[in-house]
Amino acid sequence: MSFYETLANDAVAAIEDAADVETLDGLRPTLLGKKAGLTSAKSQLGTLEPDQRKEAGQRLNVARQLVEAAFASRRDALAASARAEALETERLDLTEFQSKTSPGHLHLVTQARDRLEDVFVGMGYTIAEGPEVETAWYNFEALNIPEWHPARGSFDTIFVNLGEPEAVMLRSHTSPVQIRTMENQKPPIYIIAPGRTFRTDTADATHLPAFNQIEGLVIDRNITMGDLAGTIDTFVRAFFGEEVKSRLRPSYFPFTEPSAEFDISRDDGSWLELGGCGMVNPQVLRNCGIDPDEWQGFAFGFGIDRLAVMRYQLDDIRELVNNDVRFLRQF
Ligand code: FA5
Repeated sequence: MSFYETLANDAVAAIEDAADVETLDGLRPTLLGKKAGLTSAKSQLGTLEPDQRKEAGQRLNVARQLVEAAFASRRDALAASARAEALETERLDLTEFQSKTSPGHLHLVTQARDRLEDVFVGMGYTIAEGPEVETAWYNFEALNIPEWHPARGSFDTIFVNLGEPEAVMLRSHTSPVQIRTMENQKPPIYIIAPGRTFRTDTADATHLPAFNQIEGLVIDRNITMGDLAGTIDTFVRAFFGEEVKSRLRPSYFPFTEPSAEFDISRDDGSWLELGGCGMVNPQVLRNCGIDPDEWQGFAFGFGIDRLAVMRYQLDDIRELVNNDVRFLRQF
């Protein structure tokens, strides 16, 4: 083997040994650069006789091309495997939450709502619905809250910029569904109306700006406050179990008379307000074309999110909307 071929073979062996692109690039000056054996051999060609010089030059060129080719192909191979490795380690694993054994479940507010519906349907109620965007007539006026009434302020309403100022709004409670039902249905009426409601309330441990209420409305003959109290008591026991206590506190709503607020007991001995209720104000019946001398009724409106907080013993109502999968998965 000639001197040039030995130089070339050593160089190719070093190239094959390089484990990564950086190591290979580091070899380039010594194998193919100015100080490389094959480079200095070229400058020594001048010392040879002219007839030997030509042949030696050709052999030197072949040796150099061999090393160049080996270098290029090793470099391509190392770069390709480095890229494949990077793709493998940097790949996003989007299958993380797609376990076959855990396909997900209903949100706990939906679970609470379904359960509430079951409890009331079991008591003979049907489910009614109304729109989330309402007019002042349904959200306020028909419910005996005229424009000048201070109770309008207590609903912290979010208005929609449509028509006259404050004429259209996101419903601030589910009570407008009472009116829509009484306008369309003749008594006796036994309905519940769960749905989303909206207020300018700032989110805190017990408030959300978009929350859920469930409305109840009963219109029949000879209905009394005793029927209302009995219904609430039955519902609390069916929904929470025997250990949770409830109480009615005298209160005021323009659409019920008398009115009460309804609280349930917490573990620490405090009370959480769940909703309002009362006997349907005769003026509301008249607004819907129902004769108050013949028909009476009661109505209630509870916060479903607050019911979920109580039922699942949460510290903060905001947990329901943070949508942290680790939290939601527990229920
Ligand atoms: C009402 O909305 C009445 N419409 C209830 C009613 C219906 C009374 C029928 C009489 C007859 P109130 O503003 O108190 O009342 O709200 C009722 C319940 O909704 C509250 O007790 C609470 O449980 C829930 N609630 C109110 N605001 C929020 C909020 N920002 N976040 C979560 N829940 C809320």
